[in-house]
Amino acid sequence: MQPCADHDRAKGEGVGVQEYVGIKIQLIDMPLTLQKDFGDKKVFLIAATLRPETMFGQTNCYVLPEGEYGVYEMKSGEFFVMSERAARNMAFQELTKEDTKYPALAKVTGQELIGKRLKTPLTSYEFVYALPMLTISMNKGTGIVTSVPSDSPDDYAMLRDLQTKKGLREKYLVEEEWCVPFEPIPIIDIPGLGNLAAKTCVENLKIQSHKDAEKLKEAKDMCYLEGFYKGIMLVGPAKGERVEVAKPIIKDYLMKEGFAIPYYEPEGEVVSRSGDQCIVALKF
Ligand code: ANZ
Repeated sequence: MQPCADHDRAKGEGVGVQEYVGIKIQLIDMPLTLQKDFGDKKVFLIAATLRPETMFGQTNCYVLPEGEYGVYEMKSGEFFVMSERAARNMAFQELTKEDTKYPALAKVTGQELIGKRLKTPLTSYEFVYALPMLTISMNKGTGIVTSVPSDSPDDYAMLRDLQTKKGLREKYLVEEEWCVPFEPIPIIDIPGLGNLAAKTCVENLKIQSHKDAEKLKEAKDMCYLEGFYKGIMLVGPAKGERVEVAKPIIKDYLMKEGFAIPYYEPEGEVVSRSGDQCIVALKF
């Protein structure tokens, strides 16, 4: 593995590093294909988030039905489920069992994970379900997205579609009880947008479905910007603080408690002159 300076890149000049918080979401029910080898092991779906302060509002976790995920053994002795691309980055961040190596011990599709019960940190739901999201990119984060419909318009639109559209549920074998009872939780108050900002924005912009990409982008920009500077936390150890202040506090809390890991990847695609896909490696 060679370092790839800016001028050595065939693609991705000027692309920097994105830092995510990888939330450890434990599988309570094991998919059939993993039962034999991992039935008695600690197996986590790893969701990459930029919004650790919103983890109090998780109602479910999204996977891409046709996405292919691997199971990887980590230094901690735990097993992580994520995209191969994320495992490759983590292998160079001293996270996998053996540095620079990332053999997948098993493979599982998103569809096989749907309907499995999950235990995820900070939310008030005792457990949540893995549900389908059709707009997940396998080339970003871990390919697994934790869902906060109170503050993420994408998550709200997808959850609402699953709750209300029987045909959509049937297509991805989703039961009503996995999504209907999981209402968004108020966790941040944003002046002008209220305590369920994503719902407010989706309704104000008359967004009809999770496929309404253009309007969802507008809603997302509004929620993020207003939320970051003006949002006030309603719950948790940083209750009463602005989101901007709460974010690092909650992030540190999640890491310290062992609920999350730091994860880095290139902000966009970087290809070296030799044609290799570049990763982010820890260097001391
Ligand atoms: C929880 C959360 C709560 C999020 C919230 C957002 C708002 P941008 O700015 O687009 O990079 N995400 C992560 N990986 C993804 C993937 N592979 N495909 C689609 N979405 C993905 O946003 C980063 C956010 O996009 C992440 O933060 C994650 O959702 C989602 F109120 O986590 B977030």
